[in-house]
Amino acid sequence: MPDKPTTFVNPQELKNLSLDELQQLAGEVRRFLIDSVSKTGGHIGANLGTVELTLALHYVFDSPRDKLIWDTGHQGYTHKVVSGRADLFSSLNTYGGMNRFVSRSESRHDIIEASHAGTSLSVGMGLALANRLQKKDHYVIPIIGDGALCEGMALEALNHLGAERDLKLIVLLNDNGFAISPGYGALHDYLQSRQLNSRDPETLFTSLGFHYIGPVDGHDLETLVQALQQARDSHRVPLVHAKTVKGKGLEAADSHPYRMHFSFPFDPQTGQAMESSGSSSVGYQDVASAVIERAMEVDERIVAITPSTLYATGLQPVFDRFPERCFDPGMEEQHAMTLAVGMALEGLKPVVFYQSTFMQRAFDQIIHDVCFTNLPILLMTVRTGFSGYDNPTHHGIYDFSYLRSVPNLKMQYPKDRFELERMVDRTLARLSGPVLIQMPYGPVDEFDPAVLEEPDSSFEQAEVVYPGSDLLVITVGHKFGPSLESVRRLRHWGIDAGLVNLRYLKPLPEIQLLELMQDVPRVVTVEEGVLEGGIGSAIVALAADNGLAPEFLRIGLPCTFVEPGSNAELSRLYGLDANGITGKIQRRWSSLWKQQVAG
Ligand SMILES: Cc1ncc(C[n+]2csc(CCOP(=O)(O)OP(=O)(O)O)c2C)c(N)n1
Repeated sequence: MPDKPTTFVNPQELKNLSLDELQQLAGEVRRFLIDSVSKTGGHIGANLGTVELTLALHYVFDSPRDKLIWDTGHQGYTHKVVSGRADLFSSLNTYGGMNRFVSRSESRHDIIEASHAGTSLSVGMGLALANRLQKKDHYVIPIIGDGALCEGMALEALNHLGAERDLKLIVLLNDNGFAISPGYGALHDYLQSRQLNSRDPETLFTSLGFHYIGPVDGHDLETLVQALQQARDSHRVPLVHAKTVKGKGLEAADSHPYRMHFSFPFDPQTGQAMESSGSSSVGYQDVASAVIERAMEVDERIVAITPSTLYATGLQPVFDRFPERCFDPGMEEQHAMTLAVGMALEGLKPVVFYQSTFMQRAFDQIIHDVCFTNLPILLMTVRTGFSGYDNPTHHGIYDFSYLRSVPNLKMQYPKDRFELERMVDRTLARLSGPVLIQMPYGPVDEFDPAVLEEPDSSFEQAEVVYPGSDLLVITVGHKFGPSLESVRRLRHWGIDAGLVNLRYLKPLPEIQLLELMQDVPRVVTVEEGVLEGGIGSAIVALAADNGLAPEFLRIGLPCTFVEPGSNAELSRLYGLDANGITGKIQRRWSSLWKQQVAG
């Protein structure tokens, strides 16, 4: 483990340092972060930009009495170091290890959980208003990036905040010009046009009612400390605009397209991700993106939209190839969705591609704008299901439950790359209303290339892999692999287990499912999503509504916030791998095994 910064023990001691000593500490923290995060992986670029800014905050304010609210929370590593968590860094990106974001479970210096962007101003304002009502005199300081500032709710909060006076709240804008990909939009252009030392009083923020302080050099401790001290005594809500450099001090970030916002374990000299990180393997998003690119070659009406998630959606080659038909408006999930509606009204065929968890932000836009108008729009989500070592709120395990009740929306989930290819291709060719195709996180599965040649009449049905008279397993998406293995084991033990790959989640292939369930006494459903409102419950309802009463076993996730972990770790833990699925079936119907032994 790299040496942790020696000068620093706790936030109180930090306040006794001279500015020179603080500067020295900044160097130590930066070296520590590079050493440590290069071994574990993590949000290195984002955090190298906030070293001085964090030290200045802890120097001027009194955390945790004063509340530092880190928007998104991925840039709080220095905050973690100075609040006594340097020892946890070696456990970053391991099961049960240090959170990638700030987390209330880790420290009383972490005021609120985050990981979805744009919440800090609303939470901070709520705290500050509550403090004022309760005559408390501590400060609240939301620290928000220029990317997160474009989020709808951040802009709503700005509107509310600018109208307030005498609130003990200071907005600290951490402006590095990047979201994950380079920033985009009028606000971005405006911020970037403000040069250091500009004395222009007519800033956007002044006219919105803020006391604008800046722009200040976010790596100059003295200036930062002065700006924060000045902000403490303001009648209007102060907004300190700090210019920072993402990846500051890591040469490799200078040539990286995202300034190494996040990296798997990397070589600190070259910035190259280590071989073993597996980051080079083909993901579902890459396959989908290649199909979209091919379709855009022949159909000029297809356009692609992703809100600041190029890194997750694999759309970069499509953006490079068709820049005029590709749109990344920034971190604007709601806008991205309704933007597609406008385009579809004019006859275009939009593909809107999300990291599953962030599409939740656009729930009402899906109902009110996309589905009510029933326009031809292809929605795609990747990281549906478990999503790795991000926060519990990053898992895409609610998609089906919350979208199931939305009229007009069709939903599909392929079992492997070939089925995905066919689904995207086929859906784009005949798109007449909203369709969502879901994909999991991680490298692609490759079961069955023959599906590319499968006749349409059969491809538009669920796939019956094995019929079965003892029980029938109905599986969704990438749960196909472990379900297949489990069914094979059951069959090997003489149990006549069937397997159905559902493919179409909404509407369900009802007639086919009813026929299949009619003659089987036991039905098992397997999904990597919450059971409440999940596929299993949809199939139970279908059977019950049609007078069928097989015994059911629904395998999926409890209604809980699932901890971070790799797909393998979480599948094992929640009984969604082959052992887990087989074990659950065995425990539920042990009589089947007894019959086999007796037979
Ligand atoms: C609602 C939401 N959309 C997308 C993301 C994915 N994401 C995480 S950090 C980030 C960029 C943040 O940019 P900024 O706020 O400027 O902070 P920086 O990393 O540049 O310091 C993005 C797009 C997210 N966490 N939340």
